[in-house]
Amino acid sequence: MKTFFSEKHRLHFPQAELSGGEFVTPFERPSRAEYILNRLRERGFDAPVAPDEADRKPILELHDAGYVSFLETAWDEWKAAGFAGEIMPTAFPARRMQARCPDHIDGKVGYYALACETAMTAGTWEAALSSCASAQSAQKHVASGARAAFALCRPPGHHAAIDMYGGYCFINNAAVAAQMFIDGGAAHVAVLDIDFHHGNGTQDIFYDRGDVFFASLHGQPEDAFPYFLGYSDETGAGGGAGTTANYPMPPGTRYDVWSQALDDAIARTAKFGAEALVISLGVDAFKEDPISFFKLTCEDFTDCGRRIGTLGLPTVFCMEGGYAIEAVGINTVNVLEGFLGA
Ligand code: OKP
Ligand code: ZN
Repeated sequence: MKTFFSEKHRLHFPQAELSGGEFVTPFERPSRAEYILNRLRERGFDAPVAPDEADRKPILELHDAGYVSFLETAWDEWKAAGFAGEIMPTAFPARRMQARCPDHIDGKVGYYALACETAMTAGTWEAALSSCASAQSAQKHVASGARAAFALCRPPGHHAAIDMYGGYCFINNAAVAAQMFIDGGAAHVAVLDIDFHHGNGTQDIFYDRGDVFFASLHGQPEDAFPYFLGYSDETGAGGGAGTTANYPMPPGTRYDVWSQALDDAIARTAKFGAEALVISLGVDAFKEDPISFFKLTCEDFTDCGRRIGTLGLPTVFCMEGGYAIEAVGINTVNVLEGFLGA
């Protein structure tokens, strides 16, 4: 399996994340990619390939144009406003307030953010674009006949909604890959999100579309970020009625229960008639993840990959979360190896 990866991910490395009322070094940090690359090498995978330049067209098919231009210019506007630090929102359009985009950058940031743990810096936009480029090149590789490809995306993407960033995400890489399969002629595509956190962004993007099935296995919103989406009764709307499937699960969930949800999502993907599959590949369901509460083991990730492989679909893996830094490479590559062994 080929890996697509851009060194430009390093341009995104904020100094701080707001966590539990403290500023900490962000959990989503550049070294995550090193651990994954090292493990790929150790296990004999081909050396990663740099992606082609990002194509903005499929990005703009899914994301709001004002949002994309906000991401692109936010840093310059922030500096021009005289702010010395990294970009963080402090005010949001909360209940019964106006959902109009302000002119001042401090207000714009709150308008386009869904959470405030994720800082933006000078290189964030370029890094996010390069991350999406990896997903795009992986999709092109699979669309040209490869069984599967791995996009080592950083920053991740599944929390990025039509017009909102947050949860470490800016451009929804997995959604863009899925859209590219549709643009290439596929009638039905599935996005299966196994990251610990609900893929609210992907759900938002495809919620009313009948051509993309979205399934997410995640920590239940009562207890886990992003808190405000991901209940099991969210099943799609309009032309997309019945094409969203949420599997929220409680703290302490182990693989016996988690894998039942996976099997159900896999069965529904087959029944949907998906011609291609995109996996939002987060490995933060791992028992030692510092910000999550599921109990999957390293071996469980191998079995998870094997089960995904039984679908026999052309598959693009897009990296999402996983913060137990010593194990992030092992768990990620275990999914890929399980898939290839299936
Ligand atoms: C991104 B992805 C830490 C809380 C962190 C944000 C989590 C973003 C996860 N105190 N909240 O889905 O792995
Ligand atoms: Zn996650």
